[in-house]
Amino acid sequence: MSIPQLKLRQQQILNHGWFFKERQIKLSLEADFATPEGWYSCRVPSSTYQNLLEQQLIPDPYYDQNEHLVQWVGERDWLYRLEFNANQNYTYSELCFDGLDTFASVYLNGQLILENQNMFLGQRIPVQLQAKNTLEIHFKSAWFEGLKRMEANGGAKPLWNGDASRVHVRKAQYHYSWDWGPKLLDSGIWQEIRLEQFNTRIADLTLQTNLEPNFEISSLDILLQLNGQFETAEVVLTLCDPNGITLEKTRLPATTALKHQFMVLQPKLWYPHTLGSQPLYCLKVVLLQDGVIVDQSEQSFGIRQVRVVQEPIANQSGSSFYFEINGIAMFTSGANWIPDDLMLARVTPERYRARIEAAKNANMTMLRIWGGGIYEDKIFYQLCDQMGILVWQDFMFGCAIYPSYPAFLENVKQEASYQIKRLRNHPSIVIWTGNNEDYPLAFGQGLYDASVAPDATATFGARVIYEQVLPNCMQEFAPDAYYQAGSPFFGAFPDDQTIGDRHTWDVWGSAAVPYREYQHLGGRFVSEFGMCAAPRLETLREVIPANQWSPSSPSFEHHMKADQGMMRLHKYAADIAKNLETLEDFVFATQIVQSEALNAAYRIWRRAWGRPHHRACGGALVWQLNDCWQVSSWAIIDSSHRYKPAYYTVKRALQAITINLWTDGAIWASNHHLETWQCDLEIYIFDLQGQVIHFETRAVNLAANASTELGTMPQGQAIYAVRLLQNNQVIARDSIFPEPYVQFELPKANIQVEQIGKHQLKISTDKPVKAVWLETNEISDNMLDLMPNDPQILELASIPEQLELRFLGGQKVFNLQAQLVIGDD
Ligand code: BMA
Repeated sequence: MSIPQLKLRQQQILNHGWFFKERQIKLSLEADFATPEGWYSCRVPSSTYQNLLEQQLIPDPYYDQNEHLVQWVGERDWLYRLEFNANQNYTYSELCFDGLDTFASVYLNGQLILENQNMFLGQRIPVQLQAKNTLEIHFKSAWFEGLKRMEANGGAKPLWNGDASRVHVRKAQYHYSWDWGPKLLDSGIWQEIRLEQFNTRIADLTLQTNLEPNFEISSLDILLQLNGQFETAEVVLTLCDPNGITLEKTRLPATTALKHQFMVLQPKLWYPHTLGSQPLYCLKVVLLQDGVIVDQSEQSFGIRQVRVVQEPIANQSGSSFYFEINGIAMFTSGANWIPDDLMLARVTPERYRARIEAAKNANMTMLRIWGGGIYEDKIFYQLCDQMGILVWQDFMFGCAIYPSYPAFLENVKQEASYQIKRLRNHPSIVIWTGNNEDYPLAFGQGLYDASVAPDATATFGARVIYEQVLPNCMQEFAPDAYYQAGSPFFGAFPDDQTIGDRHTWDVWGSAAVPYREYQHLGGRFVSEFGMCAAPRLETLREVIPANQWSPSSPSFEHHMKADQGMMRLHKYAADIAKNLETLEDFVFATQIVQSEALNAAYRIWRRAWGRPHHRACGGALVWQLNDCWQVSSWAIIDSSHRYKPAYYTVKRALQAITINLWTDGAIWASNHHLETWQCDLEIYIFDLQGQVIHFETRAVNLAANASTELGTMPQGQAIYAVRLLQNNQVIARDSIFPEPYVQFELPKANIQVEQIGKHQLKISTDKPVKAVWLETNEISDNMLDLMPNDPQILELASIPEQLELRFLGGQKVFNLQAQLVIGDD
């Protein structure tokens, strides 16, 4: 064999030139691939639904009830085909498949090279190439493959959402439909395919930081693995600080597994955005052979210490559950994240950025990647690293009794190893959990017994996955990361409020109790809670035909998937107003409920974030931030990136400093700053005609990083409002109107909207008014309770000519263009 030339590893991304078609079962597979008929060009990465839609071969699955018309797509097999040229001057060629969805047989020049069975597992296949090559992929229907596996492995087991066969398929579980999503059993090349060619390459890079308890020094342990012919090679390792300046550089002889340690003195620590900045270090690796670069790689990382603090709480049972970053305890507020589309390749980096920025702007510090979706795209984690958003990462199991036969466990082990290695260097990821709600499901079915050791042959055999397979993989590939078997993971029973994290679904779900009950339904960390509301009207217009524009139309009801969803929506909306006959009125009533519910939950649970050793609630994550199609759901941002009113309410409830009221007259403030704050508190009480009947003001001290009780108000049927001021500037507000709203008539208010600058509006009122909603998207605040003599200034991206206002009990349209002050800035 001739000595290979020294060459840089080459990557050819195989994204262009693909064709796809429906498999014709009357033909042999070979003949079907060979037939010139029926092929359509397609993009890659993509999916079959997306490709069919782009070729106008199916109607939009999200429009009206088209979901029913496109189910056949998931019941067929699909063929994909590419011809590509390749260089043959390398010793090694590998085809890298970052993600195939799901059962895919891959042929290179007619030879089977891969039988893929897992959408979440990247594959790297050594291949022999010709100058001209054909890559053919046969995607089998996940629907039928799943049914076959279910039949062969003991039949249907209990689950919530989707079809019982889904648990046998390592594919995004929400594709089988969920209580917020349609069923679209998609398939295809959802991630990149690359040809990599090399004589020698960097095969794996493991980084581990170890920050000393005094935060003054951190080690960086590097393990580098090489592939190919590297006998005469050398490796150059360069450590760069967050500004890209070289801190240290070293040159070492290459070995199969090379270890090295750097020390970082006075490291710049990575923090969530509310506590500090997000410095990212970088390790660069260059592989040289006889002085020529043959491969290179770089990996960014952050240096931080994370603790999940579970310790006794003064005067309370159980233990705390909160995150401490670099020694700073934090109340963690945020949201659950679901995949942003059914057709996953449509989720662009811009979409990810918009959503994550929106979460950050709403003062959120954590997103939980929920176990019924996907391990997210790398851009998601990069953005969280850069923006200082913590990530709670589930493994992809949700709401079911999963199987535990050997082939399944092996598949899961490969997936977990691959994903942990892919994600472990992101400083944003602070917790990993084995599944979503599988323990409560098993518990509810009488299948879970904590006193029995996990056993793959038991009724809840999947405990072996969550208590052995996954923690073993974590131990091997990310030994310092915090892992917990599931979410929720609890003490004696799933709804335990004293230990672990809790999913609070007593409001909206189960008995659908009123949202004020959140007061008694918190937990040490509420990792899920939520309230459904319709999306914004413009978003509904995208999918509801004009002749179905009513709250009881089949089309509107089709865009609600939750169990008894319409009934529950109506039940809660009935507390807001009577005669909700138009879609506009009904939609707004559901949005008021959501806004009020989330406001109550966040404020009352933050109240339980006391001083050290009194941290009875360590955080709350709203279910859910985003949506995957136009649907009435718990999301606070709809699928067209329009904010529901609750988005703004949550944003205010999560401000660093809040002032809060409860229906029992309690007043308290929450302060996330690490210093004590001094403010002035103002209390107003209005009678139901809107006249002030009580006013008081006093100076208050707000304890650092804790909530502070500030007494109670006299009680009665009245409207209560509080403000916190600093240097005469209002920094926080809250108010309470008599509930349920439907039973009280509010005073007729004269609301005024005035343009006071190119991008500024002033809004004011002469009587208290509840839930004032300005029908626009890019605005600094919205969904306001307005009080007399307390005008609010709002910043808008642009001032519309006409502005529609809705509020509890009415609506109004302002013609703003007429008011424009010429020459004003
Ligand atoms: C949760 C989630 C999801 C579900 C949501 C709303 O518990 O884990 O499975 O979509 O509730 O019901």
